[in-house]
Amino acid sequence: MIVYFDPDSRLHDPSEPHRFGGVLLPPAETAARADRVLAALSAVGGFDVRRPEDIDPDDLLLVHDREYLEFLRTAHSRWREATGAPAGGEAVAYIRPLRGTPWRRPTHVDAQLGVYSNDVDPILEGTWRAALSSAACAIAASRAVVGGERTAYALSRPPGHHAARATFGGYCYLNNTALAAAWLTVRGLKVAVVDVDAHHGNGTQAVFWNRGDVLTVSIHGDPEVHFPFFTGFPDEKGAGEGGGANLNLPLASGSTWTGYRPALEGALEAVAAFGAEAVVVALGVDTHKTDGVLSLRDDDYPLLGRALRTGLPTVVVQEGGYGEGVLEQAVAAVLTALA
Ligand code: OKP
Ligand code: ZN
Repeated sequence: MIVYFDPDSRLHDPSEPHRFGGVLLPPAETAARADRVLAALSAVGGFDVRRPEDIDPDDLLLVHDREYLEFLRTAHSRWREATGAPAGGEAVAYIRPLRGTPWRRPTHVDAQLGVYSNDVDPILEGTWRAALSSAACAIAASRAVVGGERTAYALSRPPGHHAARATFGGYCYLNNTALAAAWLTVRGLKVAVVDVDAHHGNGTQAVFWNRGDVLTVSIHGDPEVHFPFFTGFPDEKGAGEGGGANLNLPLASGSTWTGYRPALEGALEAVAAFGAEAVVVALGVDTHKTDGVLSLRDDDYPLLGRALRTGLPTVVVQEGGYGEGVLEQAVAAVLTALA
């Protein structure tokens, strides 16, 4: 299987801890994640790792607003100018517009950070280039599949499925999965996104909410008690031409394969009923027990990979998965079973 990875991914490697549950935790979404996956794939063998070509800037507009892209591109240098922060500083939002009252589009970068994010994620000097390289992997994998590969894997990070048209959050800046899906629709294909990350693919849902040519399905831990909280419930079905083309399958916190398997079968039935001609798998493996949302075990990932063999051209885009020694083994197991 072809694997796309871009070393520029390492330019986004946050180090500032954030407060969760009353304690300061080190960042979970680090550059080392991709290196761990690469090492595991090379140990298993059978993977052909390639660097993607640079992304066509116009492709980003398939999913994201021009103003948002311009903000991401320039935010760190503007923030340094406005605040005197050092090159190694991490720009984080601390103020957001008050809801329920009109507000003025801010020109100050500190305020813009709060407009363009819904979380506490930082923008580093290298975030833009890393996010571009991550998106380039997803586009390259889509191109490979259109070119006749049955499957291709984008080792994308930072991840993407929580990023919306003009919002970053949940470790995500550019929505790699949505870019892959949108790029495939431009090639005339009806596309289904199957998001198996433990967290609701809220950004992807938002991007395609009104579109009938992309089915978005997400299986995730109950958003009543898990990030991203505000969405991911079964009554969210899309609107307009996209009405009926969004499917949320939340699972009780701590669900095992016994609970997971029927949801996965339901997801794949929906993909078939939709008449999808290509599939984009948003592959988060934070469904593993060690990541604290659901309770899949090592042995479940080959079953997941096998179930994802639909016979349709399939682009696999990396999303979450964090546990040391777990992320890399789970990804290798899914891809091996899928190949
Ligand atoms: C990203 B992905 C609590 C930190 C919560 C946000 C989680 C983002 C998940 N310890 N931070 O879908 O794996
Ligand atoms: Zn996740």
